[in-house]
Amino acid sequence: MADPVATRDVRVSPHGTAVTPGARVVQVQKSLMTHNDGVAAANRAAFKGCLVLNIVSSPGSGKTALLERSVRELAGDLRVAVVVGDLETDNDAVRIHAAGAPSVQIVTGTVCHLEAEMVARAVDQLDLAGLDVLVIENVGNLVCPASWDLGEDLRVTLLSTTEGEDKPLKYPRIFKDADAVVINKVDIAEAVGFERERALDAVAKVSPGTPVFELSARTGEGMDAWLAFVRERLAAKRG
Ligand SMILES: Nc1nc2c(ncn2[C@@H]2O[C@H](COP(=O)(O)OP(=O)(O)OP(=O)(O)O)[C@@H](O)[C@H]2O)c(=O)[nH]1
Ligand SMILES: [Mg+2]
Repeated sequence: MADPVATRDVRVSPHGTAVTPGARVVQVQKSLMTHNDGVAAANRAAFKGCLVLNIVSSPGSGKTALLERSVRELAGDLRVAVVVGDLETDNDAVRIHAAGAPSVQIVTGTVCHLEAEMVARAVDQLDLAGLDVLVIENVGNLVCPASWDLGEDLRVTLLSTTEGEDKPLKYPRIFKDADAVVINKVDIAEAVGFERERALDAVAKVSPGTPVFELSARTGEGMDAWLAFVRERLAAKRG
């Protein structure tokens, strides 16, 4: 099995000395993905009765804000913990902790996504058996996280009203694979000229039938439907 850390540099180097650089890139990437998929399957088995969400979006769309409010609103009856990935700082884990949930920060350095092994190490620090919901906040990025299974039950792609309605068309994979799409910052939609129908059409085009939740993590508008969805999916997982 290739060591993912040792091989990562080969994969990203655009000017390597390999005679057939294209072939090497494919081979190394494939071995990294195979390794990741194995660890993701082990994570999925370990998560058992706990619902696991993987939240992906551009930087600053409001992933942590959504989680802060979700943690506060679910705290009455559900035990929630959060694993957060960022290139640097533990700012988001500190925010989640202040909102009342256990949180573990993964600092990825130069890596633009979370991998299953990083999540496996992070959840070692949590009491998984005592949890109802585990949320993984991925590194802010609409490209890299799309390829990496973490062992989650649901992938949630978040889009904010400030980003442009065409993002689902420009970054289709991360919307296509989503189990739910959240449109955040509806409180400022009018001020930023957000064209709601265009955004909904773009989501429907790349990911037909995927549920869309329009909300504001700041004001709380629309949160009820989102939280009801989380509860429903937890109940469905537990049968
Ligand atoms: N108006 C408004 N601002 C919001 C909302 N949600 C988040 N914000 C603001 O958007 C900024 C980014 O929010 P974060 O929660 O840090 O976003 P993030 O996606 O976690 O960012 P990264 O972790 O850096 O990728 C902050 O200034 C938030 O206060 C919202 O619903 N409405
Ligand atoms: Mg964040």
